[in-house]
Amino acid sequence: MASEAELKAAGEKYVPKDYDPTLYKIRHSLAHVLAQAVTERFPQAKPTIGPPVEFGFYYDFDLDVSPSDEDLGWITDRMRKIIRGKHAFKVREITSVEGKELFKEQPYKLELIEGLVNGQDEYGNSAPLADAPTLTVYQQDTFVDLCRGPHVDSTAALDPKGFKVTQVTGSYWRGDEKNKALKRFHATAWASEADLKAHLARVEEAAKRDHRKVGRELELFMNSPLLGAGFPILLPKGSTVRRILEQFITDYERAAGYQHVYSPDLAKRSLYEVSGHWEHYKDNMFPPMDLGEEELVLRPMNCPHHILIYQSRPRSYRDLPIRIAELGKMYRYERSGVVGGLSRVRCMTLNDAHLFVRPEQITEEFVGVLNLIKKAYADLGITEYSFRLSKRDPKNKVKYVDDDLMWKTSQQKLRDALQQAGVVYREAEDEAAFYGPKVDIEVKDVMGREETLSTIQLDPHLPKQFGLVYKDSDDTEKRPFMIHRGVISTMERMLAYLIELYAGAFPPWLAPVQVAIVPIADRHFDYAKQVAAQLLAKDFRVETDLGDKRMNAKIREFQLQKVPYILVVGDKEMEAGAVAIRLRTEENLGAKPVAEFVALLEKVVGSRALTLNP
Ligand code: TSB
Ligand code: ZN
Repeated sequence: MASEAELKAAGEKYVPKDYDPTLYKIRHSLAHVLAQAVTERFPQAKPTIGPPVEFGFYYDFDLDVSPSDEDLGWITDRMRKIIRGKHAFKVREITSVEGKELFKEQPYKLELIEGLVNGQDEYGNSAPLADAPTLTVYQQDTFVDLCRGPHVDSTAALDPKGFKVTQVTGSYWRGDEKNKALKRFHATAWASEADLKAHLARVEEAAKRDHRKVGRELELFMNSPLLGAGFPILLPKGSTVRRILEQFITDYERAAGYQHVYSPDLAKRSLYEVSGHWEHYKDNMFPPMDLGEEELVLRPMNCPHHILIYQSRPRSYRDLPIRIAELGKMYRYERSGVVGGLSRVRCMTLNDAHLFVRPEQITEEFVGVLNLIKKAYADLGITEYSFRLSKRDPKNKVKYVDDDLMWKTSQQKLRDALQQAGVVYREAEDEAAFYGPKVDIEVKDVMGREETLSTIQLDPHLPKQFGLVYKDSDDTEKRPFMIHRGVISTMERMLAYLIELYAGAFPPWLAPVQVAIVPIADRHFDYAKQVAAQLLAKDFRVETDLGDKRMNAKIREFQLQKVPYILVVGDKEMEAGAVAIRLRTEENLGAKPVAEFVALLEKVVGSRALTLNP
């Protein structure tokens, strides 16, 4: 029999690899404390499982009543009291016979024991067992739970004010709706009250900035059950932002020697068989359309089309690098549970390009892309991002091309390029493309969740699949490398990110409406229209409110719509050829001649300033 210390140490291996072990133990221990309080409040409640999750934990009970706010208050108070009792978390090993006796009143625990003995984990999935399973129980105060740990040593390590029971929702035993319906108690839990408060503040801020909410309020995009999940429609205002972004990035690309193309979204399945997508990426593709004599697929990536362009004529070493760019539409079969809003969709337009390069050009081109990304981010006001070298999972021979040497060399090439560029980065396994390693640029949302925006990928594989060559200076045929890259990411994901970054208050160069004009009374309508025409002639995006609402209501509405500049015009302004300038921040710049306002706007928009009155 193992000692208590050995049993506790053995529990440590159950902390998931991306989880802070201290927080994991705190949350796991609080789950037991909650279960004690719940079963005291509701003696009929049958505990099932209660794991730590992102930001906290839950615990599922078979319980015939719906807990009221009063119940949750009682449970919270009771948990605090248990914590203050400084009870040790004691572990001991039991046999399955003992377990069945100990939990004879608890049908779910009995089922768990049964499963463990037969090589299943607590979710009912088969988990290969090295040897006979060690069953352990943890006890604090009067409460005993079947558990593999790990836990804090004592409730003294828990902050009685560091958690919050947030809600109770419905769930099912083993997540299967054919099984018994359960009550899931959710809680967020932290090391201290200060950490909890900071988290709750982040939750509130995230809700305010949520791009789905802001997108609705500002009429940027819409969804419809008739369209299905993952197929949002950009409304006129969202489309304006996208058009500006597209112009912005394609201008930079043309200056950097990219050539832009258009290619179709559908192709024969055989194109993707040659490329290897069919073998390695089929799970992310929509099923083919069967036309009898041929099958067509919606493209999940644009690379094969650009490869055909490369192949459309002989290439010499002098032609390289060739940089083919496209705002390419692609379709991915994302699982319906993960699509939502704009950040993960099923039909997307990627700011894509494929660079065909000689081996000795890889680093220079890589650095060129990196600089383009940095420049674009600076203009967009994206200041916090990190670099990830995304490698394959060497054990997975299905998801990734099976060629050890290829992976080793190309991963090293990316490391060298990153180092030459002086970039700080981390490495992560099982994040590569099937054809090669990537450098992904990651941003975080308010909740600290990471997401990939830009990507630079080194690919020796697709050139081989298509037999790409160029004639070298010594007249021999050589194989080019491909660099796949997206700077803006997909237009959808970038829009989602920018909406949240700015909480809808875009910098003027990106704002769908840059200027709003509010005439004070009917007699100022003509002057308002005249000012609007002047601004339109300068290519600014203007909206004039000729409705019959009061001036203050109109101003308020434009501020809510996050229009950067609101121009109020009345008698005085009309006489002087002026406008009274208000900002969406409620700051007042006073009356200025129209020409002066135009100059301000030209400066702000032309320089892509991030403030309204620099
Ligand atoms: C860069 N063939 C390459 C291309 O040449 C490619 O498609 N790479 S990718 O698969 O990594 O996708 C590029 C970028 O698209 C990702 O970095 C991510 O920012 C974005 N993206 C991927 N899937 C989705 C999705 N479902 N919804 C929105 N954006 C997505
Ligand atoms: Zn590609």
